[in-house]
Amino acid sequence: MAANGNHATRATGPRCIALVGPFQSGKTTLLEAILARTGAVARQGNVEAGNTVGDGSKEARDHRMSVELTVATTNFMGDSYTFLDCPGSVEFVHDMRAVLPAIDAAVVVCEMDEKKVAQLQLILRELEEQKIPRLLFLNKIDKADAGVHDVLALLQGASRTKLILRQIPTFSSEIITGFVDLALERAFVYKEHAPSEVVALDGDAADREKTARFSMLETLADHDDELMEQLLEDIQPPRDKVFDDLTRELREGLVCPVLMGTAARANGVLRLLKVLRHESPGIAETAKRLGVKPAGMDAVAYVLKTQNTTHGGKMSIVRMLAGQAGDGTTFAAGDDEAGRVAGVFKLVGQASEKRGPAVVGETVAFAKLDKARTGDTLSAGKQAHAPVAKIEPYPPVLAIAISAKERKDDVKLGQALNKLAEEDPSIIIVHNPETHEVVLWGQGEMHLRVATERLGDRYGVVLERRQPSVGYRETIRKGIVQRGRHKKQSGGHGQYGDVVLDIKPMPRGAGFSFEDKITGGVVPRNYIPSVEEGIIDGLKHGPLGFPVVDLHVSLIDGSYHTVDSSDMAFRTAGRVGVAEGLPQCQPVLLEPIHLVEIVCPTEATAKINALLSGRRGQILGFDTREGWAGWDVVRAKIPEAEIGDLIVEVRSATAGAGTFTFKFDHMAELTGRTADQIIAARRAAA
Ligand SMILES: Nc1nc2c(ncn2[C@@H]2O[C@H](COP(=O)(O)OP(=O)(O)OP(=O)(O)O)[C@@H](O)[C@H]2O)c(=O)[nH]1
Ligand SMILES: [Mg+2]
Repeated sequence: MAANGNHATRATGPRCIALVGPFQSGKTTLLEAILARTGAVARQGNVEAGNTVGDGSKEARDHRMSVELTVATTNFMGDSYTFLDCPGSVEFVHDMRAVLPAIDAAVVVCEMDEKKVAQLQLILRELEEQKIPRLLFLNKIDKADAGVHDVLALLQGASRTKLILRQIPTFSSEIITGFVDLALERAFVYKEHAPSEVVALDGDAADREKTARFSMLETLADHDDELMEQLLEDIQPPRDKVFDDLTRELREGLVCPVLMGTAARANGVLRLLKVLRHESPGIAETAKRLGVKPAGMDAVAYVLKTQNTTHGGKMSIVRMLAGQAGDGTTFAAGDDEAGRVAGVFKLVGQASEKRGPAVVGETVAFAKLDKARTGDTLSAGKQAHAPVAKIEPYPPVLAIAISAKERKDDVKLGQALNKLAEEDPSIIIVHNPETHEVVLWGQGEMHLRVATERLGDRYGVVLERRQPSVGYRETIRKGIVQRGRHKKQSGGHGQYGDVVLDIKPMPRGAGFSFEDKITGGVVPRNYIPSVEEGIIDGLKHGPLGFPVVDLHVSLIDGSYHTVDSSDMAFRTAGRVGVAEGLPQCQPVLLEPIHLVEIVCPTEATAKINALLSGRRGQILGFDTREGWAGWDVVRAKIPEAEIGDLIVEVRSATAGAGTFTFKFDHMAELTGRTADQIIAARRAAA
């Protein structure tokens, strides 16, 4: 048996590992360090200089943050590894969520920052629920200002499974200069951009190692009775057994090991890679997790991301879950055709390299799968494979209305929007037929900003953007009987229509109804639908400028002319009737009120309540969030106009972790200064 002893259980074949974690924790830097360490890039770039493999797009570079997934395949000690560098911002979380089914394990990059614990919890929760093996990489320990055990206690609050410290730092003059690996029982000193050097484990470090190792073993023993007995009887467990337990408990998601380092200097990176090599599961276990039958079958692939490149056209980035596929392979997604592969590519960030067919376990880009969508399970066999996962984007929380600055770009804008939504399913495009607005819904300010930047940068559409219109309506508070007359009988063929309308207010939500109460044929039957159409025309813009709702109109009387009456004339008469009648009915503005449900860490609940009250919200109450220790859910009714940028303030009150959902509840009367301003603005716009 080999020196490490755990070769027997080492997974084989190409791996797929996601780098996830809270905003700005160092994932893209870690990817860069991994690529440098494994020789995929000659020299480690950095995010500040804008020369990393990750974040290669113009938008990511401009904002110095990840705004989409980066995929990079490299080799380490003879195996192929594809790393998926996910954005940390909650606004781009869909790119992370969509890749999770494809991965063997996640490296959760985190920091010793109390403010980021809630975000960490959100990410770990996602991994826990999908039973994805995960380990923490405690990054930026060059900036450490707290003891590692305190940090662990803090981070434990974010994880449902026990965190297990795999390494402890070692110091020289109070600065972290290396670490001890508790499984290997070996001490290392960090070298800048070079593998750490093995040094003697002695003195204070040796004592601390004993204590820390014991507590690591105790945690492992929670899931291993034999180890528990050995610890109780003071027997040193064999090193192989410790490695086997670490491997098994990681793969089964029973524990979450914690490694550490400084990505910016590539410190701790080789150890991380070795842990992945020896302990993370491979495609065989991942396929099992997803319910894909073992080898020998037709190709099955999961689409983890869709990209539209300027030169290569549409690319579907997939993980091969079974079989083999290459140029000419025809895929189906469920009952639908997905397309035919025309080009297989290896990706290293923005760079793509044509290659041969892909085999099980590999992560590659397939070109020209016209109908494949992110999240699809593709199969090449006669029988479609059941979907391995279904990841719905979170409901959107912020909207902007956009239009092409130049009319001639309208068609281009339409096509660009389709491509945008194809790449990012968390963007929703809504055409508002009432206002003729194109409304872009997304996950936050930066998300929408990047989306509009892409429309400009990639597709060359110059945009105008503005606040989307609020769905105001108006209604009436009292009724009236009103004559509506249309008469033009001077020379030639005349026009004549005459109606009497009984207009009455109705309760909220009743909409509009029409009743024909004509007796004796004073308005001939065939003209009555035209009268109703005319009334509906008139209700489109009420006296305040908004669509009129919640009223009942009866046609009670009228007159006609045998020659001059027509459908047109009666339609006009109906419209004139409501147009002249409504201003006398005490019109009043109605605004949409939504029911919102905000989830937030408990310490932010008071702030959220204050925020809602400040936005004319009516708080209905708050509760602890079910299944989420340390979280609350606040329910309130709040006007649509006040939801506008609510997410911006919710996020700032909750260090980015809070969010909300909303749905329409009712229309409410709005009077006073706010109403006057809205009406005046409408008049000015008309
Ligand atoms: N001191 C120190 N800074 C680091 C380290 N790793 C990353 N940083 C810095 O942290 C900032 C964020 O780094 P990124 O690698 O972009 O972090 P990220 O997690 O990819 O960020 P998002 O993808 O936007 O969530 C940059 O300013 C990095 O230079 C580290 O090990 N030590
Ligand atoms: Mg990043």
